[in-house]
Amino acid sequence: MAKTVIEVEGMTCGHCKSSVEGALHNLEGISTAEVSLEDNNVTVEYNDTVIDRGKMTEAIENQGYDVK
Ligand SMILES: [Cu+2]
Repeated sequence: MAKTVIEVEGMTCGHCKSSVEGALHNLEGISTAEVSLEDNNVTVEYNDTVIDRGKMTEAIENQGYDVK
């Protein structure tokens, strides 16, 4: 299991938090996704033989947020 922190711009409220967490949970290979609105990031635990950061970034951007 791998862990990464992705910096995300534009998340402001609980709706944003659940959009980003939900989009990540929908991907295969994600075990946990936890948004911090204070820190403007999401901490993800994932199976790095199944998914890479590029796919996560794409899923977040598809929700309308920018990944740094
Ligand atoms: Cu919001």
